[in-house]
Amino acid sequence: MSKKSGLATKPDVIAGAPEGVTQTLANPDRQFSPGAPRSKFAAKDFTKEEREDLEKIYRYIRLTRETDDRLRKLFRQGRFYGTYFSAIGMEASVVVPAFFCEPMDFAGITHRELGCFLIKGMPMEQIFAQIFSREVSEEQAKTPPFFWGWTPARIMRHSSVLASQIPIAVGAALAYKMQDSGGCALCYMGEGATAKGDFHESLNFAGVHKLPIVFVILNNWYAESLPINLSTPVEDLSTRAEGYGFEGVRIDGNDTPLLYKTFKTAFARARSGEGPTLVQCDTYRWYGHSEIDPATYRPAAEVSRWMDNDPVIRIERWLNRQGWMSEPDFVRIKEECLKTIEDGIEWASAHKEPEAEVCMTGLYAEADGDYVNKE
Ligand SMILES: Cc1ncc(C[n+]2csc(CCOP(=O)(O)OP(=O)(O)O)c2C)c(N)n1
Ligand SMILES: [Mg+2]
Repeated sequence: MSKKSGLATKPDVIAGAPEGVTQTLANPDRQFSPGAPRSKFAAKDFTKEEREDLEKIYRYIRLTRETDDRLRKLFRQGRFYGTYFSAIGMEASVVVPAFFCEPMDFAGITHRELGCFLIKGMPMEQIFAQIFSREVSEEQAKTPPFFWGWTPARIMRHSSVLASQIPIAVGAALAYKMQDSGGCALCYMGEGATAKGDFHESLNFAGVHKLPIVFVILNNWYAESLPINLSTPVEDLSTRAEGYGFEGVRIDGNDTPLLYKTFKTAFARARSGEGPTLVQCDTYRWYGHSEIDPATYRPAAEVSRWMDNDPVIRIERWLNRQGWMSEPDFVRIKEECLKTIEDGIEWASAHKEPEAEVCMTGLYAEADGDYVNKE
């Protein structure tokens, strides 16, 4: 491979990887580094109500961090089936958009949106009932634990097929528009999913019809082991929006006040009939693609730079700088979160797994009309 072709001339040696593990990268000088660690926003930029919003959001960011951390440990203890996709390091980008959903707004998700379930109101007992495949859960063990949804808050049960949630979320937005209901759809995706046709077709349709939808790209720079520069030739995927006739913006996804302002505007735009917004949130997953991935394809220095850019610590420092909250508040809130989690685990553990026959129930809707089984 020649330099001229833009491809790597020699394999990149990955720091910390077992001997012999190398990776050929299209851009060996890539810099997946975090941006500015300080928010450009301060207390004066927020009203009293917005301050309350930010304090609530902080609680959910902390709750998401602690729940995620507990789930990683439970998986490693063999307490549930399947695998687990941690989003530690990405919490702010997941929680803030969902904060702006009304209770009945549709959310299209993939595999890292634990924070969306929490802020949209799924009780902790139900979270663990689902994870432990209990009969009291909505799924009743019909799906692997982390391929889930939550109907009461209209969080779509996602399939394993990447990007398949995008056209469905666009369909929900079309329904809101046709019904003139004031609803707004939210649709998350990883940066890897944007390379699929579903992404482009869906955004095109949403742009043509000016649908009430907010698209969020959770850019954590990797799709499993594939770095962004090998899945797409542009790093700023928000520029895709221009081709579909609506707004796109790329932001620091670990900056909670900035996320707040950005998504507040995007949801207001959608609800007032001005159409979709595409927001790329630059963030990072601290751990592997799932718990079975040691993630040795990432340089150790890159991982530690992003750990220093922790969204949880950043919002705590920011709230402290504004004089809104301080260390004792953070300690108390963390304790409250841990208690909620332990109570949820205890409640769910006390229930049984369903009988095998349950797996054949609730799979098909009742036929409406006599068109089935006709000659
Ligand atoms: C159509 C399709 N291709 C491949 C996969 C296998 N796969 C599952 S997750 C994943 C990576 C997804 O990357 P990204 O969209 O960036 O999300 P992230 O996991 O980084 O949050 C891949 C390749 C799949 N599930 N579906
Ligand atoms: Mg990714």
